[in-house]
Parts: sequence; structure tokens; C-alpha cells
Amino acid sequence: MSENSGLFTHIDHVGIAVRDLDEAIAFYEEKYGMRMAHREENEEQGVAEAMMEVGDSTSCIQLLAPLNEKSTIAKFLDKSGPGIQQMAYRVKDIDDVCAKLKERGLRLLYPEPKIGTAGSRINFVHPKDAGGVLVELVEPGTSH
Ligand code: V0V
Repeated sequence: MSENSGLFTHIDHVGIAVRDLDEAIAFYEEKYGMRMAHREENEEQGVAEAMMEVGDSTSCIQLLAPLNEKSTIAKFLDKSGPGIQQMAYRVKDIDDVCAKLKERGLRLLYPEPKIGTAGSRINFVHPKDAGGVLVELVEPGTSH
């Protein structure tokens, strides 16, 4: 990690809660000309998701639709409607970053990272400890 880079290397993605994944993908493709880089379902997180590339930046928009009524995305949609649900930063070593954030008094949602998009390892900072923003930490999988 270079001296002035802080804990994060990139904005990995901005997550947007949507009611209908196919409709949202079509909107981002047709209106903004974005290309879908990846699509999958994550049962543990209760989401169907699609990563839409923002040019050549390597940052993405992550479209998140609920897989069931218990999904955090279903709850978010009920409360806030469609819109930005999370800001995700890419990190090199998620265990190291989580340890540092805990030392600095922030609550991580999981004691150990879970599996996210494309084999990544993920954890979250509670929005109440992060200025009202749900912050995701992403250590990319080897295919990234
Ligand atoms: C809730 N709050 C939020 C928020 N969700 N604030 C900002 N952004 C959000 N997304 C606020 C909410 O307004 C309440 O504030 C307070 O937090 C408690 O909210 P709640 O409705 O009672 O919700 P909880 O406690 O049931 O759940 C909130 C958390 C939950 C953040 C704990 O959403 C969660 O576990 N999220 C992490 C997992 C996740 O989001 N998975 C889906 C993406 P007031 O009213 O008390 O002031 S999966 C993903 O990103 C993947 C797979 C990937 O990237 O690879």
C-alpha cells in the first residue's frame, strides 16, 4: 500500500437497490450504454445482482434486487424505495482493513468476511458508525 493511499484502493462499486433486475439492467444498457460485466445470485445475502461497468474505470454500478422478502434489499426498498443502498471500497487485504477499522471504533457487521460477487471477500461498516452510509469493503476474488 503506498504511503498516501489510506485503507482503500478504489471505489469498487456503488450499490443500487432495484425492484426488477432485468428492467434495471436494460435501463443502464439502453440509457447509459453501460456493459454488464457480471451477474449472479447470492443466496446468503438474499440478492440477485448485476455489475455494470463504468467505462474503463474498473468501478461498477451494482444493481441489487431482493431474492425474497427477508432480504436486506427488500427491507431497504420498503423503507426507502429504489436508490443508492451502499458504497463499496476495494481493499487489498480485508482482514487487515477490518482490524484497523475495529481499532478505530467502527462496528463491522460480520466477525469474519463473507463471500461476495465473483468470489470476493466482503464485510460492511454499520451505517450508524459511518455517517449514514452503508460502507462495504471488497477484497476481489482471483478472477477480478
Ligand atoms: C439501514 N440503514 C441504512 C441502510 N440500511 N442507512 C444507510 N444505508 C443503508 N443501506 C439505517 C436505517 O435507516 C436505520 O436508521 C438503521 O440503519 C437500522 O436500520 P434497519 O432498517 O433496522 O435495518 P437493519 O438493522 O435490519 O439492517 C441494516 C443493516 C443491513 C445495514 C445491518 O442492511 C445489513 O446487514 N446490510 C449488509 C448486507 C447487505 O446490505 N447485503 C445486500 C448487498 P434509523 O431509522 O434507526 O435512524 S449484498 C452485496 O453487496 C454483495 C453480495 C457484494 O457486493 O458482493
